[in-house]
Amino acid sequence: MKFGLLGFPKVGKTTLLNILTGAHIAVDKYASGKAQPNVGVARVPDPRLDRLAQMFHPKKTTYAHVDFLDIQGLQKGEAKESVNLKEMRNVDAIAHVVRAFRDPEIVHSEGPIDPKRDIATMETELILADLDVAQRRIERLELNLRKGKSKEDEAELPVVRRCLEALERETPIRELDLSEEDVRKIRGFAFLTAKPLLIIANLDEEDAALIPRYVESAGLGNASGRRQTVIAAISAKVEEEIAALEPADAAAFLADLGLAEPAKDRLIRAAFSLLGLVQFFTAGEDECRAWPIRRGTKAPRAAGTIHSDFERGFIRAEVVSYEHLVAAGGFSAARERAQLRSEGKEYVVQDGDVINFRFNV
Ligand SMILES: Nc1nc2c(ncn2[C@@H]2O[C@H](COP(=O)(O)OP(=O)(O)O)[C@@H](O)[C@H]2O)c(=O)[nH]1
Ligand SMILES: [Mg+2]
Repeated sequence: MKFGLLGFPKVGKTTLLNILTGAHIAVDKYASGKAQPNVGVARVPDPRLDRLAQMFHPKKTTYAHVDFLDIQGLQKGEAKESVNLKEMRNVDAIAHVVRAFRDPEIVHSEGPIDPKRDIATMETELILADLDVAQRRIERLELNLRKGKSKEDEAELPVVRRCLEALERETPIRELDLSEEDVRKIRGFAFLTAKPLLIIANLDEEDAALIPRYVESAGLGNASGRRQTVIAAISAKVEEEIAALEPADAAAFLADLGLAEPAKDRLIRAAFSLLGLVQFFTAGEDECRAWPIRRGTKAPRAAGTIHSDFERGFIRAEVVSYEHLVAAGGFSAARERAQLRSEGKEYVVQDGDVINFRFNV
């Protein structure tokens, strides 16, 4: 699953990509950096998997990951024509990086630092780009239908019209109540405002202590209550410093800021969750591993993410919740406590389940 980092120029997109993925792409106050797009892989940190690894001492520990794509900054007014924005049509979700840091040496294309305004401006840009796509599609469909009826075109037209009407009201498509079937009909257009949105406010290093209550204090509470939209705060500069510290020093530094972990960890987990994903674990002496699945996935399909044979030959899943497994101290102790359950084909896998699949091929 892939996130696209979107934003106006010089807001910290590439700096964030470096922090989230451990990449080392050069950033500069004045030059616009190397040719983009850049891509990177961010590990989804999970204290539960760390704990399982302490219990099982596996040869290998494998975390879930989210990919990030970093494109060139967007200029206001160019969304419709932007070549860079085309890259955004192929991602699963958009992360809008918003400048909240001050540095007067770095010119902000939008004028004074004003996150609320930038969030609104970017939303309008994306709505305009989608409006263009929707209008063209409707013209096309109407033309097709004049030439001759097609069931598919007839079914598609009202859905695209609903999208167009929403966009004309300046409502992003992600906020519409579309059925799964409707979503399938419009998937091909890859509407930008249909994608889940993570807004990342990039705070000034001096404001890092604000992180836990930034959304309220900056008056962004409204935006955070919207469907499939999450706002997170981070200070890219502070995260850079933390990454350079020894673990003990980093912990002390975070404690000073009132944070239990680096803001980047929370940010990656928020991104993961916004994609509609949860994770189950497998644990043993060879490997402890997190497996990402869509929320609501049943046991056989979940088994299939490990190996297609597991899905085809699925017999049952032996499941224990992470909490029970840790409290019991191991699988056999959990079994004695009757906390290791045998689940069948209809079982919906829960976040944090530790599973051993029984299968037959
Ligand atoms: N003071 C400060 N500078 C930052 C922060 N984040 C990024 N920058 C600087 O802003 C400039 C542009 O950053 P970059 O990541 O290239 O922005 P992009 O154009 O959005 O990719 C660089 O000089 C960064 O060091 C921040 O949180 N605080
Ligand atoms: Mg950049």
